[in-house]
Amino acid sequence: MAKYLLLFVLALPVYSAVLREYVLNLTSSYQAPNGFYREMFLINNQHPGPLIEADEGDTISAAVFNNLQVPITIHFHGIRQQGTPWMDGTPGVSQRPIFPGESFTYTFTTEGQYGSYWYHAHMRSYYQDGIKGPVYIRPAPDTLRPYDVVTEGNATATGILKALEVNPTPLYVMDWTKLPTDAIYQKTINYGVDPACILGYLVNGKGRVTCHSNETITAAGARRLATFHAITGVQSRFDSLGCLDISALYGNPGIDHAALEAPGFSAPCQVTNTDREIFYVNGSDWMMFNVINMGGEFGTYMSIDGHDIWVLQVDGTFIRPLKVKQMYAGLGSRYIVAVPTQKNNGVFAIRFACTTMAQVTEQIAWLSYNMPTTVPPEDHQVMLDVYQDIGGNLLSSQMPTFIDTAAAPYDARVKPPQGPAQRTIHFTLNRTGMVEFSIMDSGARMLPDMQLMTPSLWAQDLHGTNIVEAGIKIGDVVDLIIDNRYIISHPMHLHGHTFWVISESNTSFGYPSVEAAIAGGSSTLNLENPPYRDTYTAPSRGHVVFRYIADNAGAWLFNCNVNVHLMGGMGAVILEDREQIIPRIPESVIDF
Ligand SMILES: *[C@@H]1O[C@H](CO)[C@@H](O)[C@H](O)[C@H]1NC(C)=O
Ligand SMILES: *[C@@H]1O[C@H](CO)[C@@H](O)[C@H](O)[C@H]1NC(C)=O
Ligand SMILES: *[C@@H]1O[C@H](CO)[C@@H](O)[C@H](O)[C@H]1NC(C)=O
Ligand SMILES: *[C@@H]1O[C@H](CO)[C@@H](O)[C@H](O)[C@H]1NC(C)=O
Ligand SMILES: *[C@@H]1O[C@H](CO)[C@@H](O)[C@H](O)[C@H]1NC(C)=O
Ligand SMILES: *[C@@H]1O[C@H](CO)[C@@H](O)[C@H](O)[C@H]1NC(C)=O
Ligand SMILES: [Cu+2]
Repeated sequence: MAKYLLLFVLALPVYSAVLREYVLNLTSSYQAPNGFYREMFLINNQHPGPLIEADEGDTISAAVFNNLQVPITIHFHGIRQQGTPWMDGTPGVSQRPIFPGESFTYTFTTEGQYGSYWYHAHMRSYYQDGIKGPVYIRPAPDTLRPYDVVTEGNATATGILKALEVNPTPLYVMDWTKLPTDAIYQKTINYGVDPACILGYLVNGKGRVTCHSNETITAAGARRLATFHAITGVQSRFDSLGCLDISALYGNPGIDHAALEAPGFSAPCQVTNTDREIFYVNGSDWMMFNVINMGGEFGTYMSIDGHDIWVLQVDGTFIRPLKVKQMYAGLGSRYIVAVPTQKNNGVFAIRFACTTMAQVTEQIAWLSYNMPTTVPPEDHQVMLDVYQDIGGNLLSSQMPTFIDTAAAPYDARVKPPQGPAQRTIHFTLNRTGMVEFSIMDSGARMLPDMQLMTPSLWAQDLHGTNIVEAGIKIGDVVDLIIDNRYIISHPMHLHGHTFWVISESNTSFGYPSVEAAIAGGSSTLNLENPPYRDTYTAPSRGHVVFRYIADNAGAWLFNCNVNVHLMGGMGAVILEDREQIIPRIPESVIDF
């Protein structure tokens, strides 16, 4: 506060960067967040882990104590690790794993970044067992904020939003599985099919299993069944948890879903009555939510009965605000949203529905007005304006929705370099084996044991077939042309950078470079106001082009955020002026 006053009085930039120290103690436990016990992992005895917060420019230091039985690393998703590529927490790329009983301290600056991020394990798929938590960086005073657009210049309301920005209400949604991920992975390999079947979403670590009739599921999933039939020629079915039998997609129609222990195939859906998250409005005219999809399987459609949602910020960048009834929250992405909370009474459902073909599943959290905490929210539920069904289908085609493509940065200066790039790298996303997902044009993928090998940041012997040596030098403009040849969409995450999504469609890009596309008059290019992201979904059988400025020497993972796809190989390592960084890597990182 004093800092802001000083700034106001003296009009001087008097940032005083602070060192913020955290301890993350990883342990395992048996818990039943949605009513079914399983082994899971905790950070400081909680799930999701504690909030790591800072003011823009502060340095964060997080000491990780691995008291699990498995090796781990922690990746700070979206944090660029400017000048500290060895702190990126990618095993086999930026460090060796932290083995059981060891500890490792991640130290990095937040200079030049604000907004919502998250941290998670990057070893195998252990983040899906609970090793994940939020990072929030309060924007510097001079950041351009879009609040006036939302409030139409009402200074009081703008002041409310500005005050809420200091500590937005956490809303962390994630898919949750019945089995620990090592067990799922084992079955996936054995049976050659990704079960893609969750036991429901959790919101802030809470949720319950709700069962629906076969008719309700089939009606909400009609579009999925039709798509599946169009792709495979097979008339599929849903199980009692809304999981679609997708074995035909994997060319493996005899698959025994019961043996896979896909939750609704092996046993009929069983309702639980564990707590769901309740948000209390407490009389404020506005609420601000920090929505993070911390899952490893599905994107989610979110809506709040009877309420508009203003999307303000995506992946740490303020956007031109959009007022919607339903928003898409992709895996790994973050959304700061404002919700006008000007009702008087009652409890409204906040709905989360799966976006992919694989499952019809919905979780609910509550938005509660003037209700004592002792009253069960469902007793006072207001059902007047429901915008989506359990399949995420809009209940009226008139409803405005938020889709990623529409997220133009609010600050017009956040604009990509125009013209040709110095480096163009092409990727082909494909499924090349039963549960093998490739990323390189050659069909090569990341091999499972790479995570245990000498990190590519400093390894002398770079023999991995997923390593991109494109001669990128600092200052280059780099284009990643990503053609997705398979019907599954992939939320792709580039480490160490934020990129512009300068082209996207549901067909292939069709040009060898952006320069050729400009010359050819491509209709999918947007160099004017494209989304600025660190994670973005490559659509089914379509393409995306990411453009970024090489300003961060290192070895950077570029991977799909779907756990089974990453474990199946969908990860490349892009070298960026690596020779320059090698002499600067601290001995304490190479040998800890
Ligand atoms: C981590 O938690 C375990 C179990 O509660 C405890 O024994 C240990 O001392 C903690 N370690 C640190 C570094 O806090
Ligand atoms: C401005 O916003 C405040 C806070 O939400 C509200 O109480 C007030 O009625 C608004 N004023 C107008 C003119 O809409
Ligand atoms: C739902 O109905 C379909 C069509 O009758 C059937 O094939 C499927 O097995 C049913 N699912 C469950 C869980 O009963
Ligand atoms: C409302 O009040 C409760 C109880 O004090 C608190 O836990 C909660 O965070 C408040 N909600 C908001 C949105 O501030
Ligand atoms: C994708 O993988 C399949 C299966 O290995 C292969 O037949 C096909 O040629 C691949 N497609 C491309 C574009 O590489
Ligand atoms: C591809 O996108 C176009 C334009 O947005 C749309 O009309 C078409 O239906 C889409 N095709 C598929 C297969 O989704
Ligand atoms: Cu994927």
